[in-house]
Amino acid sequence: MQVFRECHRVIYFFLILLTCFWGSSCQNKKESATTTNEPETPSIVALTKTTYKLGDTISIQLSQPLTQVAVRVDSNSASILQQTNDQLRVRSADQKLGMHQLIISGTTANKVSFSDTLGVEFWSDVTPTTLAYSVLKTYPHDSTSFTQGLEFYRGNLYESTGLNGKSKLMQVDLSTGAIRQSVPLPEQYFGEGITIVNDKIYQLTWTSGVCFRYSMKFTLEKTLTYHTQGWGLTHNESTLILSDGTNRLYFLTPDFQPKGSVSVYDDKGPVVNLNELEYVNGYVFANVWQTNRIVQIDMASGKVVGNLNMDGHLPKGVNTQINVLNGIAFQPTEKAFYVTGKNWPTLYKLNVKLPPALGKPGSIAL
Ligand SMILES: [Ca+2]
Repeated sequence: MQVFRECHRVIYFFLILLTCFWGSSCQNKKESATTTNEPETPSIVALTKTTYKLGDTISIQLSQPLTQVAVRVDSNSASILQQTNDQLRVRSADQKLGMHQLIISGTTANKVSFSDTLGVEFWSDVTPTTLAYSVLKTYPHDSTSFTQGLEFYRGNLYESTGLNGKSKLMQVDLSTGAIRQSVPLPEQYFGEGITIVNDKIYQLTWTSGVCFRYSMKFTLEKTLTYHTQGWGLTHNESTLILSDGTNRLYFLTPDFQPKGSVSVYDDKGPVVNLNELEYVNGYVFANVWQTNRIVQIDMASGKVVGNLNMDGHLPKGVNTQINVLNGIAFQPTEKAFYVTGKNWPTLYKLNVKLPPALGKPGSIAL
């Protein structure tokens, strides 16, 4: 036993020696690498901040004077408003919201050509209007329905619910909340948003990358795939509109081929967690997950133009921190919005007073 201990000590001592030798060798390598490094070239351009509202002037700091310069935002040339020896001032208007590359290229006074790329993010230049509304009526809603999608089609109300093993597609009786027709999803799928186009019902799933398409008789006809998470779904005349929990809305053909996307911002930054959706007349209304806020998004630009706050009209006895507001359906003949939440006992019919400039009078201005 004693011999074994001594052996251990010798091995331990040898390991310490080896470690010291290795460490010293590494240290030398490090020092050697440091001494042979080329000195870093100082950056010619720099930004003091990287986020701007559209219309803001972007100030680019220069470390040396330039004799020639051009600025692009991605592949589009940008207007230079002012140039001094130590600063460029560039116009940010007429750009899309979101993350972009600011590419500055030119020649310094020392005749050195350069091209540098900086990252910038453009926020909305619009301060959203507070959307006033009144509750016209309340209806019963099944408090076991974990609502993920809500839409009217030809006067009937359709709902999609989530959770694995509990997800369903349903047609619901508006006046009683009773289920008229339903089809369950297999247990591995977590149901999400729905929308109905040309008598085809589309139902998203959360993380499976699969959308089920049904006939109006709830017969599964087709399975479509997509590459993001699935949260909310709605459509306009020609395009499906999908949210994935980020601040992005994705546009898709009825066969789920990508048609582009838009980033959603207000004047305070990206509006993330976009959940259940409802398209109405050029705008997408979206529940913001884990809030009592519904945002009105200009679909063309991604700018949030209106905020509807449901804080004052939440169902009593429901923990709305967990069972959050989710579900917006627009009833076009009544020009009314119907909203509910996950496991809420109530469905609210709302008269939303959209400002004329935003609501386009004669369409949904109420
Ligand atoms: Ca909806």
